[in-house]
Amino acid sequence: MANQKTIIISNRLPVSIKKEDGVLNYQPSAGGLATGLGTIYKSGDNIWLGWPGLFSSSPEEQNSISTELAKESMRPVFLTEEDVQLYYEGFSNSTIWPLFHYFTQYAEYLDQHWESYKSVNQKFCDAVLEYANDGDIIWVHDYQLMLLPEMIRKKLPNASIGYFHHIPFPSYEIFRLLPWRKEVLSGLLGADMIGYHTYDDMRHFLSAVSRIIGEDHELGHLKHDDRIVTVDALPMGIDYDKYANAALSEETQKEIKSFSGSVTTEQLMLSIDRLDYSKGIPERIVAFDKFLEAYPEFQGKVSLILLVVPSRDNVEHYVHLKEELDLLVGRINGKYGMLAWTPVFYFYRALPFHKLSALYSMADVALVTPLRDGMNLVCKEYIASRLDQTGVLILSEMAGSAKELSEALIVNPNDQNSMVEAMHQALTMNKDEQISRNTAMQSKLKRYNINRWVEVFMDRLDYTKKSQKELQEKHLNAKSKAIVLKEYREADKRLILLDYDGTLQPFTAKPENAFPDEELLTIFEKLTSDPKNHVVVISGRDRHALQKWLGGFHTEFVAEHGVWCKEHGHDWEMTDTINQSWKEEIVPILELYVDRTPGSLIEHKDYSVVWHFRKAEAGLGDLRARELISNLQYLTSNMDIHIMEGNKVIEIKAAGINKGRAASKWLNKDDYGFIFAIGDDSTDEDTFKAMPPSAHTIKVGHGVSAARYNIKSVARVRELLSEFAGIQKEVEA
Ligand code: GDG
Repeated sequence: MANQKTIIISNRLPVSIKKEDGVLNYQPSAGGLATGLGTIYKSGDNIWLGWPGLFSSSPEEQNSISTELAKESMRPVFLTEEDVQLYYEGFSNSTIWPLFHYFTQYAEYLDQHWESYKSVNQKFCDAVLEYANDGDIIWVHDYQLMLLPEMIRKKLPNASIGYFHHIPFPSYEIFRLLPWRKEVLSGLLGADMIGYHTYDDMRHFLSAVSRIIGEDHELGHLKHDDRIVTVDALPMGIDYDKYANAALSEETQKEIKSFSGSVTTEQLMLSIDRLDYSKGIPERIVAFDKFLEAYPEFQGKVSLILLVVPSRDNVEHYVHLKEELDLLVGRINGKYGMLAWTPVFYFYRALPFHKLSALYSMADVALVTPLRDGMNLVCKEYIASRLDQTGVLILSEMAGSAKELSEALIVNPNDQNSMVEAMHQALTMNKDEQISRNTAMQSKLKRYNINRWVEVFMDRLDYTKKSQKELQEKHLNAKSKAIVLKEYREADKRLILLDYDGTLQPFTAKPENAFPDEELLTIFEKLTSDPKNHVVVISGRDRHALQKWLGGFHTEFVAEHGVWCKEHGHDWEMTDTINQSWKEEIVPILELYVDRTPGSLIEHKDYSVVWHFRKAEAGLGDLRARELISNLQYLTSNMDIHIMEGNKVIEIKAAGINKGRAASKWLNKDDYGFIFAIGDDSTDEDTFKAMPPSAHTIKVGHGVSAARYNIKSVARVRELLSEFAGIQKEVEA
């Protein structure tokens, strides 16, 4: 097998290529991502693959660009002008960008853009396939390439594919507006590890997957196409040392001197953004206007440096935004300006790095108040540049970074009054407080820097791949199944312990509807009529249902997780004398949860009560279940009861009773040559644990289990039992 390579993929390569007088000029990008991933893509056979940023139609020029970029471990994906117009400016920036930033009114839904998005993602996929082998590590970046993970997965099923989403992932209510929502989710789920900046983005994605694809997660792990997919929140860090060192550097000091010569205002506020409606730039200028009006003593004393980096200025909404900014800046400067004082210094261009660093060093206050931002790195760079720990960061709660930088002055950018008050608080904050806030933020940013972020992402990807492998190994495959069948056939006495719901019969919205169908009855008939078999159904169900549905077969039973047992020729017997007085207190609590959770219901069993929430609204049921468990744990701490979580159910019963305890009774009854136990939820774990090591224990579904094997579904369970009973052909027919 070839050596494992790592391939980084993003829309743009970390390089800027300019053609001057027919000569190509290459300028490597100094962005955070390029720095963080530098150690990866520049080593060994690893590469970074993306669009080089210029249109090139001549094959000679494309060859020369490819050769030049190969020296820097980069591989170009050449796009046409039409591709960029439809896929990049179209679908990426006129559909996904506004929608995911909650600007639904700007989102366009054009088939032509979608078609181009698919075909360019395919172009990227083809380019990846030229270099990648199955088993390589592939890390896809951002919203322009959301279909790529699935496209690659189809060709390289064993590749380790990671995806990181740099912009927000909106709530389901917004995401569902997208006509191609299902395709986008399925594209992303081709990855093994999907990273978001914040927990909110992560949970929005998981909720969209649950509602649109119908797959639920367990602690951030989904099962998709037989693979575990990890979804996690990993806030991106910055190259901390780069900003801290730059602040000290001679070049920056020179720039500071030159700026200080021309700006004589006592205090400076700084605002740096790309031109974008998501950044809240007009709102910020208006708030500054209101601040000067509310606190006139600051007129002549504080200036706002407004740096706006040109972007997408051929798109209509951006042209209007630019006009609005020009107007607002003109208005505020005209309203307050004096010969000796300019309220707003406005730059509409990108500045070289050391000028940026000088601005970070000089600004008393950084105003980072986007209306919506995936993370926002400017605020982190500002904090890293403050060598003496002074300075105040005003940060929008709508930026992902607000989750980490809680010591900043956090504002709602739509609340003009709170913005005005935050400006006042910032400009009057004493140095000690500034230092104490910034020290805390610096220590977080220093530790969780861009390199650590890359390390953690790769580690999570690796972990996911290992879990998949473990699950694969535990999966009941043809080989392990053959062993189970062989031992079954060779044994004269067999103990077969079967859970019912989720194992023999799929779940239904109403528990009483899960009665056995023809196929299951046939399996039971054959299995129980073999005199070598001793079949015991071990279920959480009440004894009446089990008796009614399966009582006609030569079967024994454990009902209500072990409260009741029934042996051949005997009546139902209770395992122990069970105290029931606790029910009077528990049932009213459950009734309250039924009232608060439409669709949920209570099932009364002889010695337990169950709260079912399968039919409750997705998400709400799980939320209420967590709340109910914690309430019950608190209220019942002095009661001798046991709270069990099953599949969309919470069951409360007397302590000391469980399926394992009941199952072990049967183990001692005879000398079995073959012991088999199968079940799907946490209550079956007790059965698995009670079995001897030689037993064949099987968990239905994925997930951690004490069982020896995992099996995919009820359908597979029935196939296996049919083979036991020698009726496979009949079942399949
Ligand atoms: C996406 C997400 C997320 C800005 N002006 C100049 C300049 N900059 C540099 C800053 C900073 C970067 O541009 C902008 O940072 P963002 O955080 O906005 O990053 P984007 O890549 O635009 O956006 C965002 C990010 O991805 C990372 O996941 O934070 O939410 O939208 O590094 O320093 N650099 C120079 N001159 C300028 O005038 N040299």
